[in-house]
Amino acid sequence: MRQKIVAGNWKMHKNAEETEDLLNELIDKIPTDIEQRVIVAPTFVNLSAAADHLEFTNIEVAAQNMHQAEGGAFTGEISASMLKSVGINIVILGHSERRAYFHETDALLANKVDTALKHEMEVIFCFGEELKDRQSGQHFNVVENQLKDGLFHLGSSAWKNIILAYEPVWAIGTGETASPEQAQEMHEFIREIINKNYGNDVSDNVSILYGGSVKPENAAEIFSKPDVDGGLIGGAALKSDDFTKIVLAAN
Ligand code: G2H
Repeated sequence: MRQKIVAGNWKMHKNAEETEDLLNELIDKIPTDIEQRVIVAPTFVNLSAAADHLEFTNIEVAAQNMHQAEGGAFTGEISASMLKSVGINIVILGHSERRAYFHETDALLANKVDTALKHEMEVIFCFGEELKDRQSGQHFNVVENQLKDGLFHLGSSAWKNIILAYEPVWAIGTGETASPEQAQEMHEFIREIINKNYGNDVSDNVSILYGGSVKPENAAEIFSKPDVDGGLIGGAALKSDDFTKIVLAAN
């Protein structure tokens, strides 16, 4: 079902003590009676403690990545069943930093999505064009291809476990944000191509988050757009006051 969601991607920030401190602040500040879903994604080493800490709260925990194999000789990697074993049921896949610095391709991501879904995890699937794509007018094509290659092999029923996160690469961590109109234009396009491939049931119900320099100052206007169902937040998720304001802006 289509839901308002605000997810914090903590990237490679916060050690164990800092993670606990930030979680405690969020527990204090985020009201328990809100309808929007709130998700935080600390680093792998702090996931188990975070899941325990948040067990009886309305804040959910996600991993920032996952390996596609069930297990084996993959030094430094983490499997879906390992995440599940410590209470993690949501995983972010395809973040532009994974695509750019760790060479994750659409084909690899399709594989990771399949593994996550096989383990009944929810996937926050990230995608978005680079600056050169937007400047050359290719942004719609690029986004359509990322969705086609990463997700359109799925059957309709799989989509209940997919959350989309449109993150234009030129707006990530740069202070540059897509305008609310640019976000809406792309989100509407995304919903349309999903509609073309899967029909109303899937396109009406999938949540499409916007990510890229969302802050307390711009969140409400971006989230007010009809096809924007919340956000994936980086920098501003590391401060409890800012993240709480952004969560509350998604009502
Ligand atoms: C995009 C976003 C979180 P930021 O990467 O996924 O980060 O809000 O810092 O641009």
